[in-house]
Amino acid sequence: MRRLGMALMLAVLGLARTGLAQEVTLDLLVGKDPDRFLSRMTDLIAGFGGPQGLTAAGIEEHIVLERAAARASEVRRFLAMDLDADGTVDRAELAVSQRAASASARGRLERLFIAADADGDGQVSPAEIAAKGRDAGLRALGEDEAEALRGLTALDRDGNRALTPDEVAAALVLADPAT
Ligand SMILES: [Ca+2]
Ligand SMILES: [Ca+2]
Repeated sequence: MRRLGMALMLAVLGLARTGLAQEVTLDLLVGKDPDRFLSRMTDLIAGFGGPQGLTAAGIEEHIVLERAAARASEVRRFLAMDLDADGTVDRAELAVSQRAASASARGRLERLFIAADADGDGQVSPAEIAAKGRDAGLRALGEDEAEALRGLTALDRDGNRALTPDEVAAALVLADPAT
């Protein structure tokens, strides 16, 4: 009898924890615009979901692809200035790019260069370019957002570990009965 009571209590605690996880997840991702969230989820499920819906693996793919895209466009800005293709951008190379750029772009290039030159030796090394790329990836999709996206699997209602648009919509209604 005592054992049964314990098991029931754990089950209730488990439910309470799931509820909390859903709340946190939805708050961060939905923000003030549930429609936008639903569109994003529809895209996400269509783009990365399998036949059953969106799984944890699909969410992970989305996260790394978003970050890689942002990383690639940031790194590209430096590669475009690396005129001798040695992997490093030096001041002379920066100057050539600045001469070819518009007046306002010259200032932006200067700031880009200074921000990337972490050790201040007057050149942007491959490691410094890579670090800027990583930063850009995390800016595009931060750890908080990644965790919230991973938490979406908690919205799975039929227990097949895959999320469908219906399950997301149902979770939104539960989270805010007014909508
Ligand atoms: Ca170079
Ligand atoms: Ca440097």
